[in-house]
This record gives sequence, structure tokens and C-alpha cells, in this order.
Amino acid sequence: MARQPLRQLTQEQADHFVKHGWIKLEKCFTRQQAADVTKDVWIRLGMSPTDKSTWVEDNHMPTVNRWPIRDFAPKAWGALLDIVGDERLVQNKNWGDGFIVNLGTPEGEGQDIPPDRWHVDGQQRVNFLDSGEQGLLIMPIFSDIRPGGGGTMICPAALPIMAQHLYDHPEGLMPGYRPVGEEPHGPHHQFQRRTGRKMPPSTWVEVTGEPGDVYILHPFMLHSRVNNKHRDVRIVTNNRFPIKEPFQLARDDPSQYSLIERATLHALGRENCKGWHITGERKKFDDSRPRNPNKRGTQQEERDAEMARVKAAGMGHIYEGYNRMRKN
Ligand SMILES: O=C(O)CCC(=O)C(=O)O
Ligand SMILES: [Fe+2]
Repeated sequence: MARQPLRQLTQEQADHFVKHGWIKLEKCFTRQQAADVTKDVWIRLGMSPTDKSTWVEDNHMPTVNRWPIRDFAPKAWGALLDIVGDERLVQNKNWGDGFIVNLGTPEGEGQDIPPDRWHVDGQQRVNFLDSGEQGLLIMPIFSDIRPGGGGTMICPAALPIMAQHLYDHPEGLMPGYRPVGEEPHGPHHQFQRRTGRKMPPSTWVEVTGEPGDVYILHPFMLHSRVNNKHRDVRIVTNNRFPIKEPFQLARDDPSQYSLIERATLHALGRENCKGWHITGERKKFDDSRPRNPNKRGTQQEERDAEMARVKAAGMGHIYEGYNRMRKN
């Protein structure tokens, strides 16, 4: 039996995802929707939009409210189902307001600085070729992002390298893609970052667009935060799209592969992964440590600090407004 026909994507978009591991969808939600959900960003951040001396470069805000993708961005939702292939596999049907706000730095203003924070998301677990926990990396855009304005850099050409490394290490890869069992400063120390540094700039793709545009990326996509030379207010979210089961890369009926699975096989240059099995343990680490060096605390600490700031500004009610937007 053939897979369901595409609901949202054109065949050309589906083929692009399989071949390159990413697509950009335009106008998945309106500029007004973006304005509505980001309207309290400055209060939440505790910074002033007009006083750059209050700005911190890289802000990973806690998620306080969530809303169903299906209602907020139906086109993106349709595309996601096309890529995953089956709604029953979808674990998290919401996006939220955990904005990532890149405000640039005084030193970086006007400067062209190459990206150097190359990584693949998956910091909280041991990663395998067939891991479903990341699912996809989805980047909805909530502000105007022009070239040089702090949009993330992605490197689709590194997908085959990441996929092969996962294939070669069925024992699993730690964050950064050091194989489980290898000493911390061994041969694969900072594998992701070092691979990124070797990729020529001609292979990079800069995330740019308008509020409402959405990038959908393969879970192994190498990407990096970039300098925001214009010091525009760059607002996105990064969402996982976890699926409930490991990906199946050795199906008896090849017509049943999802687009993600097909993209993984394409990156490996293989028809299937028959005979490949994980040999390590699927494991999640706890989330009580800061996600990156710029974070000011654990997720709970950040949430508490933000709530305290918002309450001190006499704006505690903003969260009630948000909560009314929630549908499930
Ligand atoms: O802020 C960005 O452009 C990228 C952030 C990112 O990749 C991350 O937080 O994992
Ligand atoms: Fe990331």
C-alpha cells in the first residue's frame, strides 16, 4: 500500500526535504499573530527596546504558554504531518513562547563574524541514527530577519557526515557527537563543532524571512547561532517535533518510509539500513543544568526569574491572557 498522498507539500518541496534535509514555508501564520504572541517580550526579558545597554545578546526564554500548531499555523501543521507521515506518531502538537531572542553585541555591530557555534540539537540525550526524540527541528520566525540580522546558519551539506557518524556508532553519541564510551577529549571531541568549522561558507544557508515563515529541518541538521551585525531584534523559536517511536530504516515495503526516513537514507546513500541495530541504551539526561553557557539558570530558575520580573512590573495578568489562548 502506498503512503498517504501529500496533504500540504508540493512534490517538489517533499523532494527538496529528502535531498537537502530542509524546507522553508512562507506565510504559515500572520504578522499579527506573531505580534500578538511576542508583544510582552521586553517585559519578560526585563530589557528596554530603546536602550541597547540593557540588552543581553542571546536569550533563550522559558516556555510559559503553548498553543496548538494545527490552529496557529495550519499550513506548517500539514507539512509536518507530510514529513512525519502519520499523526499518531506525533508526541507534541504545540508550539510555545520560549522565544530565542538574538540582540547582537556592541562588539559585533557592523562586523562580519563567521558562525562558530556549530551543533546538532540533542543535548539532553544519547543520540542514535534512528532516535525519534528530536523528530524535526522547526524554526518559526516571529520577526523580520534580513541577511546579517542574526538568523541561524544551517549547513545542509553536513547532513551526510552527521548521518554516517551516527551509522558508524550504534552504541550512541553523546551531545557533541562523542561516541558513548570514548574518553571526553578523545578523537571525536567536539565532532559537531569541528565538522562545522571545516564546511566552506558556500555550503551554509542563512535563515532569513518574515514573521510567519517556518523552516523545517532534519533532526541531524548542523546549525549555528550567528552574529547579529544589524542588532535587529531577532525572534524565533526552536521546536523539537518528537515522534513516539524510533525511525524505521529497514522497512520491508520501501513505499512506507516517511520523508524523514527517506532523507536519512539519502544522506547515507543507502537504500535501507538492514542489519543496523542500536547496541547502546536510549537515555535522557536530566534538565536541571543550563542548556548553554549564556543561559542564566535552569529552565525552572529562568521561569521563576521571569515571573518575578513580570510581577514586579505589575504585569502578572499577561500570563492569564496567554492562557486563554490555549486550546488544549
Ligand atoms: O539562536 C539561534 O540562532 C540558534 C539557537 C540554537 O541553535 C539552539 O539554541 O540550539
Ligand atoms: Fe540548536
